[in-house]
Amino acid sequence: LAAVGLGAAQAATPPYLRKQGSATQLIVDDQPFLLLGGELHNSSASSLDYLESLWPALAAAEVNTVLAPVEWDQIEPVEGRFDFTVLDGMLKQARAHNTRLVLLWFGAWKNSMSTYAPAWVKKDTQRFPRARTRAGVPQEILTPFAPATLAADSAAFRALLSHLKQADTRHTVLMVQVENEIGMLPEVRDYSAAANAAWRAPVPAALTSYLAAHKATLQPGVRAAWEAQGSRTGGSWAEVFGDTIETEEIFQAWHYAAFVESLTAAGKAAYPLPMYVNVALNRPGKRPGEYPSAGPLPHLFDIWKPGAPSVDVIAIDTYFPNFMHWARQFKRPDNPLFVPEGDQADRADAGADAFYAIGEHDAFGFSPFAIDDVKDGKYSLPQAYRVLKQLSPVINQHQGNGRMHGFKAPMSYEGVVDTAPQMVNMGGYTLKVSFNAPWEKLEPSEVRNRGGLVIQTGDDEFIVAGKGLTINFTGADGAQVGIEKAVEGSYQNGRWREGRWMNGDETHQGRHIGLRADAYTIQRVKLYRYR
Ligand code: N0T
Repeated sequence: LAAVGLGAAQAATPPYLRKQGSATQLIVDDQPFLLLGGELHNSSASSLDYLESLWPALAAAEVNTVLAPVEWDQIEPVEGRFDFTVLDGMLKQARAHNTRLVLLWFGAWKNSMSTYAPAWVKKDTQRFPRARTRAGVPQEILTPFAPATLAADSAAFRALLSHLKQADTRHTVLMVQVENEIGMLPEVRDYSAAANAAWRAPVPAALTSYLAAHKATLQPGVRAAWEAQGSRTGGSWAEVFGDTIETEEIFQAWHYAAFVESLTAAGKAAYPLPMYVNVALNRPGKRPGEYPSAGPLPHLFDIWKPGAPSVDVIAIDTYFPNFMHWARQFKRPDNPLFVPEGDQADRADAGADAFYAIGEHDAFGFSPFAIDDVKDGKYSLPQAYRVLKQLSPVINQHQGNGRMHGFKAPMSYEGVVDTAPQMVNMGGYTLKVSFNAPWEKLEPSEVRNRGGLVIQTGDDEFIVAGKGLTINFTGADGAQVGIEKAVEGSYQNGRWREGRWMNGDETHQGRHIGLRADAYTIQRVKLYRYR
């Protein structure tokens, strides 16, 4: 009987991903979970004493989840002998601080390189051969064309997941990232002997049949290359896609994906947590080989999706000013938006990016890099997280139903901010969302820090949250619209608590809804129509 009771207490299923409308939610202990996180610096979780010192800062950062590496060299110093001391300590610390974890598997590759492989792998280049440049120079990069390397990485990954399955019945760990920002440098592909043989071998039918089945939605580059060769279903890589450097990237991407697929499947067989890969974006104007090539970049989604079907999410690491331009490309019917890394942690527009990603693209999580550096709650990110946490039950309820939108002023790669108001239709209303009040003259650098989201909760009811937005409502049918009531307030344990009734100057005498520019706030708004 005691055993039955214990079983019941731990009966919730492990975390998993579930569709809701056009969104994908992360389900934790049977409830949707909005992941408001941050990723640690690479070496922060390798020492339990060091990690322990970070928790006050992590609490001030308001994260509900921490993304932390697990190093292959640390868990398997001797082949087949595993040491999970650091991982177990990390689980214990996270639980003591009421925080969830996402584990990053730094296995065969971490940012192109293979520096996290154990010494017994690194030193045995016979058994674990290296990738080579075109000139034949071996790199500190394991080749993905070695079955022994895949077997060794998979054995370690499987051991990690098996350990978690028994050590984490409380579901502290929500997801696992498979490797880190895979991508080939300094050349577009591996030119080892095995790689060169694979280059001459036929393109797998799994790829060409995927291309044939997804003709209408293929990314332009892959589609053009494939069609230019006559949409062939068989032949070498050069025959199917053309003998170009772009094809070499496609080839390398397929083989990375195939490796990751086997690795992911091995881990999931032990313990089926959601798994994702993350990607370093490419700078405009750079050619394959000049950026970490062949990773799961948007122009290679059509290679990675069929190549690694066990991977649940291709996640975006965002270090460029044009975050919105990229985020849009990662939200697809076959891919939810998740941001496991970015340079936002200590930036003044971090909160606005979080509101935009969650509000506009139903992101189930947002988690900038270097969260250790957010040392107190005055940063933009914790301020936004405090409000997003209050709103998360409402957000979770509306994800994927088309009644939620996010707003931020887009920025170009060069950093030019588009300050123009944005128009959107919601229910019977047209919203004009501006990043300044009519009387405000702002520098673009200030405009970029503003942002928020709007949820339509009833025919004439909206929740408006964020910072510095001005919203004019008109009837989509041309009707006049008035504000019946607008109230600032907060959610405490899911219950709405009214604060100021917003009227007079605060609504520009009934003309608009205005969110304060000096803090993230929530307003509940009731409208009416008149003729
Ligand atoms: C990231 C991080 C960490 C201004 C870099 C970002 C993390 C890795 N790589 O600190 O190493 O583990 O995934 C690469 C993006 C560089 C673009 C810089 C543009």
